[in-house]
Amino acid sequence: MKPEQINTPYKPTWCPGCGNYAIWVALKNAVTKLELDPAKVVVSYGIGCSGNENNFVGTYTFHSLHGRPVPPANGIKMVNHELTVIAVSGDGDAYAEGGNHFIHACRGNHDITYLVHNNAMYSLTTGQASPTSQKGMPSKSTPEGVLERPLNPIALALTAEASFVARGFSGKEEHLTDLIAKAIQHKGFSLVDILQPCVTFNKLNTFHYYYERVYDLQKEGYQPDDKEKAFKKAQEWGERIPIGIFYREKRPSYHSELFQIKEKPLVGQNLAGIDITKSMKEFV
Ligand SMILES: Cc1ncc(C[n+]2csc(CCOP(=O)(O)OP(=O)(O)O)c2C)c(N)n1
Ligand code: SF4
Repeated sequence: MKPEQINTPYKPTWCPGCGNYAIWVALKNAVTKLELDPAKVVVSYGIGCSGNENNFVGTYTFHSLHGRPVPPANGIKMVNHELTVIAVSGDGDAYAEGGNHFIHACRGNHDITYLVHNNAMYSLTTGQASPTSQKGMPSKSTPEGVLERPLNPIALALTAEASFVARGFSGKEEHLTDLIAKAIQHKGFSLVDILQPCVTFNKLNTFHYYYERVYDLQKEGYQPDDKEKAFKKAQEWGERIPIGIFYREKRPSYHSELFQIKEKPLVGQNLAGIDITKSMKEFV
């Protein structure tokens, strides 16, 4: 299968030059690289320019509410853990409105891959500051500059016990494809925070800004096997910005320890003998 075969009849409506294009391509590339059947892949989207990708990916998709793509993704994986389940958010979606879901999916080690299009901006709503906007950055909601310090998604994921923590850059599509493929293959919760320039509203974190700063952790021999080392690396942001895998550990995923479904997903179980009429009457 070729990546273009995962297209839909709809063409992306993102601004020309937007960093979302390369993430869209990298996702399709990763699915084909791993020879996954698109009919067995589900992508759950939040709301945002990032979430609009829902219309352009020909796997199964689910368009949730703002900040809410993770709970449906967890649910889908538990009901049918033979599916590959991916959640996609913007940084506002993931780290503000959906921050609680993010934290608890990390510690639960739900077997999903979370791709966060991090443009440090609320872009669909035309350029308000987000949790990852840099201090001092002017935006529509902070004309005098952001007062808060930015949230550090990598450090937060490590604190919340995520078992795979990585950062990609949409200006390095091949590297990003490889990261997404590795994140999908990981058994447990995987975060790929993706530096994604919003060419329309974020005039600070541009492609040029990142090209000058990013370097590949793995090319420098960094091994992602030590949490303390990962915490230290997660603090690096400035002249040099690391991309690649910060941390990876093997540990059982949520569904693999849940006794009702660990042997067989819910969809494969015979539920014929269970009478749900009472519950239907009460709740429907
Ligand atoms: C609960 C809720 N709050 C706010 C909104 C309005 N809203 C829609 S998209 C969006 C911002 C999206 O920003 P981000 O998640 O960073 O994604 P991007 O557009 O940058 O990809 C907001 C605030 C909403 N739909 N629902
Ligand atoms: S507003 Fe920004 S994130 Fe949204 S499509 Fe345009 S460039 Fe991309």
